Amino acid sequence: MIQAYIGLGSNLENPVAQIHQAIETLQSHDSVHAFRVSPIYSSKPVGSQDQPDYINAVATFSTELSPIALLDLLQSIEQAQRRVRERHWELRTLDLDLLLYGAEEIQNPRLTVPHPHMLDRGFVIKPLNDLAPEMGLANGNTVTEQLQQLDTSDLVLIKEE
Ligand code: ROI
Repeated sequence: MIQAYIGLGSNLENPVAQIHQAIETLQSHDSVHAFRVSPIYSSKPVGSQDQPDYINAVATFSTELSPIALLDLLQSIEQAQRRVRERHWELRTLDLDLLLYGAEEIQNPRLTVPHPHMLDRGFVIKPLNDLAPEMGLANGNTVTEQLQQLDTSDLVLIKEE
């Protein structure tokens, strides 16, 4: 079994409901065990500002799924919630990112783990800190140390799960 961490994000079509639906689907999957989820935050868009604010959270669970099988599961959930794919950097009904898969480093055309942008993103590191503050990251920092390097003043707690 591997401990996986997933970033959840949405900024379209009732984002809080999108995140809740994704949590329900993940949590009830046969290969997802000991599921935990962070509080839900709103955050200002990183990238183009010309889009709605995001709702973000991080979930963790143990799983026997391979990285690609897990990616397939995440993409099937995105599809079921009809993610809008026309524009790369904006407008997501639901974005599920595989952040961490144990301590594994994975590089293939479909998947890069650890997620290449996770260390720079307050909307990932803040909820990750709620779940695993002491965990060591690829750059040697704990999650809490990494959080101290980031500006998270745009994050607003929406809901404790
Ligand atoms: N910005 C925020 N705040 N949250 C996201 O989940 C998010 N996802 C993205 C980009 C467009 C990078 N910006 C984001 O894909």
